[in-house]
Amino acid sequence: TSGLDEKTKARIEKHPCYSEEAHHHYARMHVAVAPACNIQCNYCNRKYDCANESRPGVVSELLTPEEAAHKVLVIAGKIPQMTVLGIAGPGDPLANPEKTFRTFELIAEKAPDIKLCLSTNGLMLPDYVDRIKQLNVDHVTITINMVDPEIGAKIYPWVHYRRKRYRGVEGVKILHEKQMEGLQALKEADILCKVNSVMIPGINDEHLAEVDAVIRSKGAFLHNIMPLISAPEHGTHFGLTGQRGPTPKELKALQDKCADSNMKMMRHCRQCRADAVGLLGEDRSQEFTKEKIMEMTPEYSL
Ligand code: CLF
Ligand code: SF4
Repeated sequence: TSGLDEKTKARIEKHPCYSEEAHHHYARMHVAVAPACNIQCNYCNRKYDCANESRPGVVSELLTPEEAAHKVLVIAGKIPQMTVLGIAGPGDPLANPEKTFRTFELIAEKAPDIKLCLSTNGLMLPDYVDRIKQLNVDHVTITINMVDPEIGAKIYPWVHYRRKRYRGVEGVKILHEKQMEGLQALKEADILCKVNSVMIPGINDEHLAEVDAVIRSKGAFLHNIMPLISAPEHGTHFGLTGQRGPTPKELKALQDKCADSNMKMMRHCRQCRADAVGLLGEDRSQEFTKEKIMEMTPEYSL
């Protein structure tokens, strides 16, 4: 965590994704309350979790905000290292603002010591930064795969914005503008921002160093470059066209290229499910299925 000021260090010290050291000791959980999405990524199949954060091909059980809050209290009572609650799908949390914010409100009320985290494609971010700040959400992730809409048009076939669908470059330009505005607004609101990028060989691999420079200049403090996972059986556009993911060597080379700066490069991401529970790399979601948690009584107390 060199290059970070003391204040930022203190803020990330218990966040398993934001701090490399913390991920050995602190756990996160996700609640899958956000089914809808407002864009189409060619690496996503909507039947499964949002691939912006997650491993594609995984189906999470949807919860209502009330069920989600119950789940958080049950798990916080059972896993003392639980410090962060994230909403990361299965669609885009900000395409489901009522569900997402209701969940945060309930948790802030009942478990105010749990940090709140949100992951988004960024399209609606400028609209909601005030609300995010108000709810005391301290960490936001934006998935940014390009800063050039021509490249973006190979990743996003359409964008649905304010009741209208925009195809091709026209849509990607809106997405790009909103991502940049969102980054800026987070910085002004003093909300910590991490950027995720999906590395797609032949499409944005050469371009991600530029993305890295742009997001850094706009105040993101951590960059997480994740490999495209595109198995044909996941039924994503890229899977069907035979688009390959990077090899571990290619991924590492790009991460190394972007790492020679003050901004941290995240290398311990596990591409979690939208209902993940536990330390990164330890998936306990099956211990806490909807059926099981609804039978448990929360033992959490402050
Ligand atoms: Fe969840 Fe994401 Fe918050 Fe972490 S995951 S919403 S920032 S609490 Fe973490 Fe999982 Fe990688 Fe995401 S390891 S997929 S970076
Ligand atoms: Fe899928 Fe997430 Fe992209 Fe929406 S933002 S299309 S849910 S990967």
